[in-house]
Amino acid sequence: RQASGGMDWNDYHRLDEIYAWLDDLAAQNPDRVSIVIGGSTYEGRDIKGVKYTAGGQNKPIIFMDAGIHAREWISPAVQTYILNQVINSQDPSLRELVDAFDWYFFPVINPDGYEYSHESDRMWRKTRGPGNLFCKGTDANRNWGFQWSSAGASDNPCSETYHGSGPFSETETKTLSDFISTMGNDLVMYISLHSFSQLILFPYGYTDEHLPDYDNMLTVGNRAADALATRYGTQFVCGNIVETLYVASGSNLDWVKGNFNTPLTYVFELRDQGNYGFILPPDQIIPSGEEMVDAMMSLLKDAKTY
Ligand code: ING
Ligand code: ZN
Repeated sequence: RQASGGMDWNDYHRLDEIYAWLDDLAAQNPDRVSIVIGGSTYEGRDIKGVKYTAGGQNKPIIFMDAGIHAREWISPAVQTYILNQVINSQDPSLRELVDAFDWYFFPVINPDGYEYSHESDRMWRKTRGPGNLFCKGTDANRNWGFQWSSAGASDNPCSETYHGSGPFSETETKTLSDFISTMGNDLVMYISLHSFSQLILFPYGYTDEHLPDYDNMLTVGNRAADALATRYGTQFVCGNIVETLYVASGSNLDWVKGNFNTPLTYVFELRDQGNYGFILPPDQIIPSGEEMVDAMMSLLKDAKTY
């Protein structure tokens, strides 16, 4: 069911399967899909993604990442679900909204950690960078060079939220941030997928101060939550990172917002609310993907107004 060129959404997949499917998409849709290497990792893997464009000049860009945290397996799975719809859906209203933008998809931006969570430690979160004698890995969502280490991050390499030895000390964040910088001012929307808790979060994470566009970010986010709930009744709560979840500095979302003032920047904390947590059963991938596409359609309508 819902298979596309070797990919399916009935189970979680290893990195090589995901990357092979991206290659297939590009091979099958050479006019619209191209492979992009957004960066590399400590262990030498590529951070592989695709660019999607229906053609035309100077379209605003939507950038989606997933898999910054290794154990949050639903995040890459939902992103590939969305990507498949973006490329293969025949729904005319979806096509019209989707094709108004150029898109970048990076389903696994912490590939070393993702593979480690499959092979050795299902609950691994961080990268596989050196750390210290006792503990490996940096929290790739505390290592970005905006308000780095200011709050809600640890200087202890054994912590799950270790911020690294300096801003962009990690290969993954350094290389990917360089790539994002090449298009930063053309971004209209940046979406990062995590799990779990069913939240729609927006900057900042380092301070509880409201940004000038706080009201708009909340309105647009709540509209997306309403759209998401229509299909299965799944409830997502929207708010800024600090007031809705906790203080956290050095995230990619804060860095994108702080550097480029991107109009729409959201983290989705996907299913569930803690019953299964990170170990979400694979039969929830397709419903999660479906409701997330509904949320994206709502976001695209708003993104079109910029
Ligand atoms: N949550 C995110 C984390 O990195 C977050 C929450 C999002 C913090 C955006 C800062 C910015 O802690 C999970 N589940 O990882
Ligand atoms: Zn996460």
